[in-house]
Amino acid sequence: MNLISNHLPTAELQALDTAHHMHPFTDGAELAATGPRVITRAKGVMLTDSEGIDYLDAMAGLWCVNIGYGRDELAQVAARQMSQLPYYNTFFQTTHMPAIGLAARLAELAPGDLNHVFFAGSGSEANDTNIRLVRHYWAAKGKPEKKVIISRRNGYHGSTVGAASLGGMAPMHAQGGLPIADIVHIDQPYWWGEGGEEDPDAFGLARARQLEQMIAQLGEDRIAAFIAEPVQGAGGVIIPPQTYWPEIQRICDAHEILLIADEVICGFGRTGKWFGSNTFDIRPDIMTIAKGLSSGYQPIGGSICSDEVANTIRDGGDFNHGYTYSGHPVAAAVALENLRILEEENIIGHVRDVAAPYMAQQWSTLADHPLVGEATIVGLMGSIALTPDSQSRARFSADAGTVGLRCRERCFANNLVMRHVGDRMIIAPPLIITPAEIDLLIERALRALDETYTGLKADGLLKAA
Ligand code: PXG
Repeated sequence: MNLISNHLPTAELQALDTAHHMHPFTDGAELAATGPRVITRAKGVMLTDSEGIDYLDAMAGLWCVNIGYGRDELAQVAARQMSQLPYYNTFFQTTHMPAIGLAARLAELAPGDLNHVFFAGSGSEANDTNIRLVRHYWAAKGKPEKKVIISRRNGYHGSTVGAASLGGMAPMHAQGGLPIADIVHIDQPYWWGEGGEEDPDAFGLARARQLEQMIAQLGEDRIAAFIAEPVQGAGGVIIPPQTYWPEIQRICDAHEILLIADEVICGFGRTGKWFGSNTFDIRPDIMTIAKGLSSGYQPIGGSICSDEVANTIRDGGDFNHGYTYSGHPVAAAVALENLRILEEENIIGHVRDVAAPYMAQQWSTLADHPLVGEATIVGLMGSIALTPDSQSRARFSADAGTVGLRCRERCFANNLVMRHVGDRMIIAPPLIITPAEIDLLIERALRALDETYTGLKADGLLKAA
């Protein structure tokens, strides 16, 4: 069979999928029992499945379709690039126009003196690059013992062996013997879930100071870098208390370690500025990028490095690292076109001045729902914590994630894609979302919350742990 057409009945597509397709982060047996939704097309913020049902995609795919679906300009650029130069590598002292253009444009956009890009095919690959890059950096400076990277529990940095080790996801570490050596974790700045009686600002400081304690414990002469997402995405949209990032920055400045900001989700307008580092006043030495770089139209990622990091690597002999698709010409050309659209259509201005303020206003009304403990949002990434008792910030007595999963199912049933992380519900819609579409999102979310609440009550699950 050379083509699966959309004319096959859904059940047949599902049967083929079940027989041959292994899905990421999925309980395969459960999926085989229910059958996957087959998505066939998309436009703007809307998806359509093989039954002709429309959904408002409040997750922008997987946090990546920043300019929205259906922008034909990107398809045209890809087709032109494929005709002219579908592939060439950037090894062996060669380069090509799309890689040159994209690297130069990223140097303009990135903050400070982040002027040099090492390309990868994804966020995971870029973070694997970062592990090798920071260790090679310190070796080139005559300090090969500086190789430990400090990261955070419940952080997410990707799914390869290296990136999953950087991440702090316990269920991922439990499979395959992770983390690899010389990666250690400190606690996350998640006040609602872990702050107890402490006030958020004091809690934010305390969590940041764990970094300094870890540096003291292991010895500064062993630490290469600290990596973190400006706002944890896959961890549940955890927006740190306002005291957190200034203290982290102070600690990184006071000690001789590199700061890596993982901007895979926060980058390219998600927080209302070009990068989360702009929004939270972070001065990283390296930024990880992917997702919104191409709005997901092509797989591409990268590491943007400061002058100091890049020059040290440049003078440190061969950096024995690279991917066949580093700077892939079609992906780079599509990314450049995506950046043109973000810029020329002032999409980040739309987030800052229109979509984010309106969404924040509407999103905060969800906190009045009896199932919702907090509703937080920065730019266009937001979350609500589901709880049986918002006053005590209680957890449900049911297994963590049970209620979140039920809510996600009610969202699908109400033509809305919202993701759950445990018992948090999260959104990160395309940045082009309009106020009318935000109204629709909130209306559907409220209906899903009502139905979840009714269902929990009927099943006797509205109980605190
Ligand atoms: N860093 C961050 C901050 C991410 O969110 C990666 C790195 C890895 O990127 P790649 O392109 O290798 O996937 C990510 C990816 C989810 C979900 O369900 C989140 C991601 C990927 C898949 C699912 O929230 N983030």
